[in-house]
Amino acid sequence: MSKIVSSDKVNDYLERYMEGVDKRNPGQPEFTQAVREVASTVFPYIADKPKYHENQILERMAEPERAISFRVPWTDDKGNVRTNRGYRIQFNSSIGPYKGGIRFHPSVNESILKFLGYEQTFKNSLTGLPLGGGKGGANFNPKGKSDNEVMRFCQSFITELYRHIGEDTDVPAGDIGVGGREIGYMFGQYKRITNRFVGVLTGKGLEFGGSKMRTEATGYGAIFFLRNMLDQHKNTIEGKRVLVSGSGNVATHACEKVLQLGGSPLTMSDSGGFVHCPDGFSQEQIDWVKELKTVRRGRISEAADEFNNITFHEGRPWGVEADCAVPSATQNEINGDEAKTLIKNGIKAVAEAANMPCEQAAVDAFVDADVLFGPAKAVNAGGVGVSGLEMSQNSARIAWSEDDLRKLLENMMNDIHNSCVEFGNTSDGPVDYLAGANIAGFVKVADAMLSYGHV
Ligand code: NDP
Ligand code: 2IT
Repeated sequence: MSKIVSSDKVNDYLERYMEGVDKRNPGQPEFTQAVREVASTVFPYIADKPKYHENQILERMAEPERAISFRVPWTDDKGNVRTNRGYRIQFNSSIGPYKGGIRFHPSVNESILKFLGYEQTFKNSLTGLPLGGGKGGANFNPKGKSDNEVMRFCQSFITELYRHIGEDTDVPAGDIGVGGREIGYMFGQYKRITNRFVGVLTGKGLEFGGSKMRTEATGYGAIFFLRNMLDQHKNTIEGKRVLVSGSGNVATHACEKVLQLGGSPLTMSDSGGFVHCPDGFSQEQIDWVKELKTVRRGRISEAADEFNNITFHEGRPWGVEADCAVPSATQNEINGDEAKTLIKNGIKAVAEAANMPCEQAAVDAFVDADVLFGPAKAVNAGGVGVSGLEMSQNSARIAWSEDDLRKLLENMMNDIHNSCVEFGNTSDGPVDYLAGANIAGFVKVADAMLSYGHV
C-alpha cells in the first residue's frame, strides 16, 4: 500500500470490509452499526499503516473471542416454571480480563450484546486500565417481578455463568436492569457455589467489597466529559440547560452533576414518556426520582403528580429547547429527525452517556452542524473506570476513600478527553471526538494484538 491513500480508496476498503461484516452477522443490525461507526474512523487512520491490514486486525476485532448462550430456568411466585436465555460475550481479552456489564431487558439478544461487548473493548482501552471487553445479560424483564423472583432469577443465571467468569478471567457488572440489588444476589450465589470471596463482580455493596463512587461514576464522569468538551471550545457548563433521557443510574447521577456544576437539568424519561421541569430539577427532586426507581420501582410520570413545577409528556424529550443533550437511557434513542430538531433549537453539545444512543443519521447531523459530539465510549467510560478501581481495591484487600476515588474519576475523564483531543484534533472546526475516541481506543488494543501474533 502506498504512503498516501486517497479517501475514495479508503471508502472502497471500508465498504468491502463492511460487506464481510454484514455477511458474517446476518440479522444483527446493532452490532454491524457499532462496527461501522468504529471502522469508518479507523480506516482513514490506518490507511498508511500496513501492519494493521496485513495482520487483519479489524477483521479479528469484529469477531468475539467467545460467545456463550445458556438456559436460565426459574420459578415465579405462582409456582410456574419460566425459561429465559442468558448470554456472556467474551469479546476481547488483549489488554486485560473481559470486563463489562450485564443487562436484563426483554430486548436483549446476541446483536445487542455483541454491539455492547465490541464497544466495551475500545471504551475499556480508553480508561488506561488493563481491562478487556465483554458484555452479558438475559432477555429477562425485571419490571413487575417481586424481589424473590429477581433473586431466584439471578441465582439461576449465576449457577451457569459462574464457570465462565473469575476475578482474572471475566468480571461482569451492572447495566440496564442490573443494579445493586441484582449484583448482591449474583455475588452471593457465586460465593456460595465457589466458596471464594473475590472481586468477580463490580458494583458490589460497600459492605462486601464495593467501591465508593462506583454508583455515581458513569453519570458524574459523563458530565465531567461534557464540561471538558465545552471548556476545550471556550465555553462553560455553568448556566447551561441540559436535556437528560432515562431515569436510572446513569441519568439521575448525570442530572445531579449538572446541578452541582451550575447547570440546569431539564428532563428525565423512561419507556413511558418524559418529565420536564423548566426551572431545572432540584437535588430534592433528583433524590425523589432515585428512590422512585431503585426502591419503589415506579414510573417517571409519577414525578409530575408529586411536584407542581414538573409536567409529564409522551415520547422523548428531544423537542425541548436546550443547550446540551445527554442521552442516558438506551441505544438508538435519538434519530436523524430528532437530531435536526435539537440543532434547530440551538443545541451546542451532545454527550452520549448511554451506549450508542444516537443513530448514525443523528451523529452525521451533529457533526455536519459543528455540534460538539462526545461518543459513548469516551463519555460513559467513568463507570467501567471505577469498576477497574474496584478490582484493584479487591485484589489488594483495601478500600480507598471517597475523596481519593472522586479525584481518580475526574483525572481519568480528563485523561480520556485529552486522548480524544490528541487523536481527533482538526485544523478547522471543533475536535472530532468520534474519531479521537475510536482511534485512541483502537491503537492500544491493536498493538497488543500485534504482539501476540495471530491468536
Ligand atoms: P437503568 O436500568 O438504571 O436505567 C435505564 C433507564 O433507561 C430507565 O429509565 C429505563 O426506563 C430507560 N430505558 C431503558 N430501555 C429503554 C427503552 N428501550 N426505551 C426507553 N427508555 C428505556 O440503566 P443504566 O442507567 O445503568 O443504563 C443506561 C444506559 O447507560 C445504557 O445504555 C447502559 O448501557 C449505559 N451505561 C451504563 C453504565 C452503568 O454504570 N450503569 C456504564 C456505562 C454505560 P424503563 O424503566 O421504563 O425501562
Ligand atoms: O457499559 C458499561 O460500561 C457498563 N455497563 C459498565 C461496565 C462495568 O464493568 O462497570
